[in-house]
Amino acid sequence: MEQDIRVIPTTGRNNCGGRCIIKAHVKDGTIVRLTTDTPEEADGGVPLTACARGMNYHTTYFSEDRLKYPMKRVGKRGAGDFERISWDEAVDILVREWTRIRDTYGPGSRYVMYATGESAVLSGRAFTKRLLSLDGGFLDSYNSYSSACVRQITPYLYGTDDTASSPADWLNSSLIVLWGHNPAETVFDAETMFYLRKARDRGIPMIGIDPRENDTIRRLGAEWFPIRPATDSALADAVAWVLYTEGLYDKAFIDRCCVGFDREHMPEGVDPDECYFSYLTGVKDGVEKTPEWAEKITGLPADRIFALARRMGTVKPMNILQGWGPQRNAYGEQASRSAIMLACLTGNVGIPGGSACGPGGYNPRPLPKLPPLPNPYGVSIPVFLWTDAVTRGTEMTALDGVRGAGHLSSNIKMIFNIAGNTLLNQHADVNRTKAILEDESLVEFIVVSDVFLTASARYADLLLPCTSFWEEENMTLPWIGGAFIGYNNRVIDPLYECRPEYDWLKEAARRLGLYDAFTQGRETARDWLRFLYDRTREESPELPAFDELRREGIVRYKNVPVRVAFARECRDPEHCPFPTPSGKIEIFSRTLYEKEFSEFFPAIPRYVSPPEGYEDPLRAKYPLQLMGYHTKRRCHSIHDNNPRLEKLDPQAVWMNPLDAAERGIGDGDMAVVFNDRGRLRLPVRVTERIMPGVAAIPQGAWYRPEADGTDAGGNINVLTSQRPTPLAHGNGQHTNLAEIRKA
Ligand SMILES: Nc1nc2c(c(=O)[nH]1)N[C@H]1C(S)=C(S)[C@@H](COP(=O)(O)OP(=O)(O)OC[C@H]3O[C@@H](n4cnc5c(=O)[nH]c(N)nc54)[C@H](O)[C@@H]3O)O[C@H]1N2
Ligand SMILES: Nc1nc2c(c(=O)[nH]1)N[C@H]1C(S)=C(S)[C@@H](COP(=O)(O)OP(=O)(O)OC[C@H]3O[C@@H](n4cnc5c(=O)[nH]c(N)nc54)[C@H](O)[C@@H]3O)O[C@H]1N2
Ligand SMILES: [Mo]
Repeated sequence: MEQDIRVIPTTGRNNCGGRCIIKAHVKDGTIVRLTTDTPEEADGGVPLTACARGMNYHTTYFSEDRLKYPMKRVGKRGAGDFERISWDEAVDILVREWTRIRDTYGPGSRYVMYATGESAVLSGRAFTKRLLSLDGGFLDSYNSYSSACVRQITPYLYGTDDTASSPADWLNSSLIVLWGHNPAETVFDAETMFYLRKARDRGIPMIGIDPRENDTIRRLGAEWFPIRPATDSALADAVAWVLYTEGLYDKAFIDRCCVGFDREHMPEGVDPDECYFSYLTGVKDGVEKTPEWAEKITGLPADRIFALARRMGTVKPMNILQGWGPQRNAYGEQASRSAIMLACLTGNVGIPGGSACGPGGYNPRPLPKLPPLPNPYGVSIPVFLWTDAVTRGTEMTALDGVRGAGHLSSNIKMIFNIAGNTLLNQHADVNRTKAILEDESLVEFIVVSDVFLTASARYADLLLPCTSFWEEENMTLPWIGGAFIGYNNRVIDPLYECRPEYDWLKEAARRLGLYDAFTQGRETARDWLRFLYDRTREESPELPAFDELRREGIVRYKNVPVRVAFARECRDPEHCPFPTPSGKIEIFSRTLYEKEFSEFFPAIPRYVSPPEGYEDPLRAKYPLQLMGYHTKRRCHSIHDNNPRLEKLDPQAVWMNPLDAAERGIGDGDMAVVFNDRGRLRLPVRVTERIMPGVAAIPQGAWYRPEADGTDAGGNINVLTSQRPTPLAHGNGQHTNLAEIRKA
């Protein structure tokens, strides 16, 4: 029996924070069993062990619901009426609309959605951009839905966003602060929980700052500091106030490495009282930023803030690890800055066991990459503003984050949504997006390639069925940091009439007369992968041959050095300056001070009360702060239709017992969650694991509207806002006010 079974290695390629090794045991063309990496097989490296999602990739992707053949829309857009067509007709329609829209509105009217369903070296999204670039160009985008704020703001402080130390260095810490960080669910690369568990086993104390007692806090036995969403900077200000007034901060470090903490280290020509310490003591606004002040905002008792500050000021090295939840808020930039500020004030930057904060992720060795072709249109928008580029694109300017030109030459008229669900499900304010998409005079043509009829796919004009990663070859890389390369072998033949995007793009390229330029003689995915890998191998001769990578399914770099970020800069800033205008870490940013929006976007990392935050008067109408989180049960919207995974975290809204009792709601009751943007219905989970006044819904549930517009799927984006963050133009999707009633 066993002899008939072939074991084919592959790696997960959902955008879930992990890249697990999956070994498919295949018999007669079907998968009979999956196994994964073990510590023994990891050979001294960090095991890339699959979680419950990884071990259920087959039950998700081999579902009966797979899209099976190409289709074109026949009814009203969004109504879900499609008609089967041939691949030949599909490519005809595609090329006809492609050229019509290019010739009518210009190449810059074509837009490729942010999409992470193919998080691998090759993706339909990248190939689509490639073909568009060869054909006059397209409207491009920058930022992500993941880390827009932290990536944009960090360089204002350090001059770079490459701020991570190696996870192996965390074991040198004496205190680890998990600040809005939940890697027990979000993974954040396999190394994160691997080293955090080791740290716990060594007895390194841990603190978790989060409105929820999340799974990581529980699993690592961290001490929970519950705070209201989007108030992190108020907590940081009060901690800093204690450190300053009690003299517990690292004066030598801020003298040597920072500008803007005190009056003595301010840029010339700027009022010295614009500095951070003058803000803390209320020189201008008369308000001391004491723990009592912060208690009213954060909900964390003042005595706990005092205790936290004294600990942060005396235990060294301290490693603040901030997740990306705090920055997916209406003023998300400030939360990222505040964490960096505390790392500096306590002198923990540049030392073993400390941390610089910032986005995290460090790639010590070269990794293969499909380089983009130059885009002749050359204009890009922040990803989160694509709906604006549909409705008022030509009015958008640099103030909306337009880059590469003063304004857009056209609104978006054609959309490619390739392996993504941000066309509806994952973008904010579903009802607004829906109205925009339903108006066929705005976007004239929408191409979707996916594996399922998702909420976004329903809005396709041309709906193309894609192969899953079981059915095609690819290469995977660490999620944000690490030193390995994974391989997706083809485990089974493509199902139904499904095709990888590269196949139909090649057909389109042929009809556009761009075949040779598009393929560069590389007919298959494997041709591209071999080419890209071999180029990397020229830089890193220690890598094994391509065919060995395919056979093993993984290659790990050996002897990777442990990095302490900014060690040299902090030791000797005179000779190794930070790449900032001043050469130092800029707690006060002159660049921001001189921007036209400095009134609501301050030059220092201080608390700013955000719209729909705790202090917004709108709370009289919608008293609950409603936040989202990334759940272990899904990768964004992927796996939502897999009932096997549901039990890991059944879709429900978390409520504190006090809030539930006030509304006569019991655990398990159905409730309606609503605000001015929409309403959804889902069960309530009454739990002490969320602080009073706050409710939480795991993001990514499939939007399933009922006749009256209520979403029965529990998709939080029915309630989120398209208001961009002030500097990064990012997505503050965790900042919402809402009310909850028993259904
Ligand atoms: N299982 C799974 N893993 C994933 C993903 C997934 O969908 N599923 N998605 C992946 C992707 S693409 C990304 S970008 C990352 C996302 O990673 P993150 O952005 O870090 O994940 P979140 O769950 O949004 O937030 C992390 C924690 O921050 C808390 N939090 C939210 N708002 C605040 C706040 O205002 N203050 C504080 N202090 N805490 C707050 C949340 O309760 C949560 O516990 O995860 C990756 N990993
Ligand atoms: N409210 C709220 N919204 C959020 C977030 C939040 O925290 N709160 N998080 C945001 C973040 S961080 C991110 S990264 C985005 C993610 O947003 P998306 O990138 O849109 O993520 P998914 O929902 O996972 O969409 C992936 C799509 O790819 C499809 N797919 C899966 N495998 C394949 C394949 O092999 N081929 C093809 N063609 N398709 C495939 C899936 O069916 C799915 O439709 O969501 C953002 N949205
Ligand atoms: Mo993300």
